[in-house]
Amino acid sequence: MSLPQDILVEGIGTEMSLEIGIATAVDEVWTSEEIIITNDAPTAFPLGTTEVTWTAQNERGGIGVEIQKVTVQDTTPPVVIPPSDLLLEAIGSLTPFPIGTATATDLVSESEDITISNDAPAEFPLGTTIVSWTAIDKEGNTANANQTVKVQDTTPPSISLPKSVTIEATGPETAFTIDEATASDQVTAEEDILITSDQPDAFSLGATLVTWTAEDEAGNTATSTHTITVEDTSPPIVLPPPDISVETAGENVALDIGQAFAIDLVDRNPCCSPSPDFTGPFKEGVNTVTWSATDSSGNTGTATQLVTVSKVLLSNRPSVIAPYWQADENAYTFISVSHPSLSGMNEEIGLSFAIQSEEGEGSGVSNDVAADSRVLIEFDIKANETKKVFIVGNGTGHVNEETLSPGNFVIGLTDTHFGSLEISPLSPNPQSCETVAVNHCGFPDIRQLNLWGVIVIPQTNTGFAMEFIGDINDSRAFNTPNFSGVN
Ligand SMILES: [Ca+2]
Ligand SMILES: [Ca+2]
Ligand SMILES: [Ca+2]
Repeated sequence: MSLPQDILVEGIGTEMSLEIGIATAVDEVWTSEEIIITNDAPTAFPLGTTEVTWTAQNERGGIGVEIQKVTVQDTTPPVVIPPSDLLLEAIGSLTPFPIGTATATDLVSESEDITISNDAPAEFPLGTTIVSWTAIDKEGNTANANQTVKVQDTTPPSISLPKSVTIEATGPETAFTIDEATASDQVTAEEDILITSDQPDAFSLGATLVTWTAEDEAGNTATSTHTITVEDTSPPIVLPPPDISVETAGENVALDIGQAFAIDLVDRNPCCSPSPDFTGPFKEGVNTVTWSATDSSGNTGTATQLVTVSKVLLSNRPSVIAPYWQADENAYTFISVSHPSLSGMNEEIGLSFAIQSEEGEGSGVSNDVAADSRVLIEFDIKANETKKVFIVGNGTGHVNEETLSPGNFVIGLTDTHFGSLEISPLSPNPQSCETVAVNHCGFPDIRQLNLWGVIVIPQTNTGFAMEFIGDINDSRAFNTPNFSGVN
């Protein structure tokens, strides 16, 4: 019997049907047609070596048995299919992630007989990791495939900013140092995050937006802003004009009170023009003028200026000075005073005559009552009335209170005496002052009286007029004892 050759084939399945060939037999007696050849080959060959027994027989029995070896081998590695490549976002310096499961198929081995493994770490670092998957079939044939796992950091850091703050201005620009911002990142260590800001050295009035930037090592940046607000709550300092003090006889006084100015920490100086709450006219007493100035932030500063108005009533003190009188044996002095009853004058005016002797104290005047050797006579004169004053020596017996009454007499001079005469009002204030214009409160009443005087020498029946004693401006002498102010 002649068998087909032994067979060695590569398995392409778990059971393989194969053409194993045909055996032939030759016999000396039987023709080939008379010889029946059979084999026990299975319809499909498993992995491994199968012995196929070929048997040749004729009618009488067997004539031969032989073995053919049919071997199915598996040297083909499986096919391994790794899970998809992964692109992961880092959640830290190491990122755990389920990378999936590879699948493997083999021509021969059942899938449950294929061992699959990989070399993946439990957690993946930043960057690219090649995961090698290995599949081993039942025959120990090995196949590899790679899966790429890439971990990236595209997440910016998280910034923690200082709170927005409001600060008080210290000038047009206010220096202020903001607390540092901090930042954290899932991957980059805190000390490796670059933090910057655009804050200026000093802040202007108002709100300034400060932008902070944090950059991680992967170049991801995060920005965040907060506000620094500079406000001006300080009012300007108002510098008022100097206080004013005036004396006037008027009721309401118009005055130029000057101009205040103001300075401010923040605004350009002078920051703002102060305005007064009152500009007059001012009444008697202490008037308070409040100057106010408002800066650009609406703060108002004030300062006060005092305007003091003192009421000065017109004095009635100006006196009338007669430069000369004379009284002796041969002469006396006569003075006439009349009230013209002019509009506004007091109805009754008190007068004081001071008769000053040139000889001074101890001159012998009978009613010398003053320490400075003046003789004082006081009397009132009513409207439209005329009063007479006589300065008489001892020797003029015919001029006395009896012969020339009524009159005011100064008597008792034995020798020639002379001196000057001062006529003053008894009341300090002329009544008419109140109704007259400011600072010109009319003439004192006494100066509206008609005054006239003469020195009479009876023996010759002559006299000469004293210098007209109503003209105060021409006749005035100083009001001092023993004055000699005669012009
Ligand atoms: Ca295989
Ligand atoms: Ca990051
Ligand atoms: Ca201010």
